[in-house]
Amino acid sequence: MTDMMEIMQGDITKLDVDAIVNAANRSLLGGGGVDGAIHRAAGPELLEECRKLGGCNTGEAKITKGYNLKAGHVIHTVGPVYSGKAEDSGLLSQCYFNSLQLASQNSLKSIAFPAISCGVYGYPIKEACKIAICTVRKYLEDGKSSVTRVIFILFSSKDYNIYEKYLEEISGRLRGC
Ligand code: AR6
Repeated sequence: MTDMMEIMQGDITKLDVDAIVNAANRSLLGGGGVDGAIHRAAGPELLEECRKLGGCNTGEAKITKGYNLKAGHVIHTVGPVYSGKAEDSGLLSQCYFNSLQLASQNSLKSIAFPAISCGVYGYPIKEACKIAICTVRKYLEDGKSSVTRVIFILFSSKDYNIYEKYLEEISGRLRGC
């Protein structure tokens, strides 16, 4: 399954994939970080469509068109604000799972994820990286999804190196993470 996953360093708004995932907030009305960058690059029509969605709960996901982006769609998900409590990891995992489900329901093949919750929401990158990779791996193992390519795109080289190391660690293992 690890052969369907790749990591990149850079700006998610530049990617030519079927869907990019937005680390949004529950209003879905824009914000800073990757959310702000996606709205700026997609143009005002994205906000217009988002207004009609009625927000999104933490761990859930909603899909829109990509407008001026190269990506055909944006999947908006809301990560947990890191609290250090046990429920954080389940909620973060749900963001990845529900985004993949939505991509599959829309017959999409390629999807790119930023490091959800790892900016303003304060999730430690090493923990979040494991949750991201393991959730995606488990999902792809099922073999029933239309998704065949998952990109994790990291803004900083430090974050990229953490993902690279973890992906190497698990790629030799036959099962799980
Ligand atoms: N491409 C890829 N990754 C990026 C980009 C980009 N253009 N810009 C930032 N990142 P954050 P969160 C990385 O704060 O923690 C917003 O205001 C960034 O380095 O964007 O889920 C929303 O409206 C970090 O690793 O999202 C919410 O209110 C990662 O993306 C809140 O922030 C996520 O950082 C969500 O916080």
